[in-house]
Amino acid sequence: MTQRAGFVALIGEPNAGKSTLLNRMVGAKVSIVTHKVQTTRARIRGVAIEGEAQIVFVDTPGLFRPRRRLDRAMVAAAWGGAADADIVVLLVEAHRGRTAGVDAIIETLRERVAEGRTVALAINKIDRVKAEALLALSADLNDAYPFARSFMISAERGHGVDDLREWLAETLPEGPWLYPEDQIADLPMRMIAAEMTREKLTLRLHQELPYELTVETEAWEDRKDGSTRIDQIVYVARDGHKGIVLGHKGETIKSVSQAARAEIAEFLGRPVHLFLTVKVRPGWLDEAERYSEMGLDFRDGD
Ligand SMILES: Nc1nc2c(ncn2[C@@H]2O[C@H](COP(=O)(O)OP(=O)(O)OP(=O)(O)O)[C@@H](O)[C@H]2O)c(=O)[nH]1
Ligand SMILES: [Mg+2]
Repeated sequence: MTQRAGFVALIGEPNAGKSTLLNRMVGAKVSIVTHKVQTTRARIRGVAIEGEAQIVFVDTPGLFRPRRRLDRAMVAAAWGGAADADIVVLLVEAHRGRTAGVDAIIETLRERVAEGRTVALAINKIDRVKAEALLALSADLNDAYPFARSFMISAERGHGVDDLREWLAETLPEGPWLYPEDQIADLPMRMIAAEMTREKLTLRLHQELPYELTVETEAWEDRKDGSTRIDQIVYVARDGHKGIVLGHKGETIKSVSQAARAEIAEFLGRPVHLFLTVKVRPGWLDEAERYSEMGLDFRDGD
């Protein structure tokens, strides 16, 4: 059999389930997932193998109308991911249907994604609706855009995901594999570890706060005794936020740290000592270095 390989970009509105699908395809949690919108900030690649095909999934930040600098960088990363891919999969939430946001994405797909590029539709979260509604939604969306194929899936429960993966494998171009056989992600471990901590913080905190914080891995030491020491900084934009992140008597940061440590240790397969420091940095949302740590492009004047 001939080898196949290529990039499959997952795009859609915030919260559509792109990261959940990527993790399921890869079989490991390489991209963080929360119930909140705008969880993914950068392009994250995860590798899946199906028969003789190596499918490199590109998770992207959700597409929406950007206003702030970070929003613009995220949306630019998402469209950049789609432009570079061999196949684009648009995820639409079954229970929300054809929203204005979905229409806006379809319009941009027409303008920005080269003619002849394969674009598939995946209606996700089918566990939340009745089957009849799905057929009508699929027909409606196929009227709006000439999708190469339509799938109905539940990324969370796994329905329909095997069909999608098989179709992607046979549709990718022939060519040698792009990554070593045992590699599942191309994000540096220090970034995955920072993302895991950001996920736990996002789950714990409320309202706008998660948006205004970022996590960076400062130091990483694999020790002789088989454990790893990781130091991370949580940057917050305002003085008042520091106290919220720390919590009463440091309880919030302590429980976040425990949850993150357990997950990082499981991923690495070795004991982890995690040290979190919270720093107030009022201007971080306008600092180029913070963006490069996240894998985003920072453009002056944005
Ligand atoms: N019921 C149901 N929920 C799902 C399914 N797939 C994902 N979710 C949930 O939807 C929420 C968002 O999932 P994510 O994977 O973070 O979505 P995303 O598209 O990556 O979101 P952003 O990174 O913010 O753009 C999470 O609470 C998931 O558990 C599904 O098939 N069914
Ligand atoms: Mg995501």
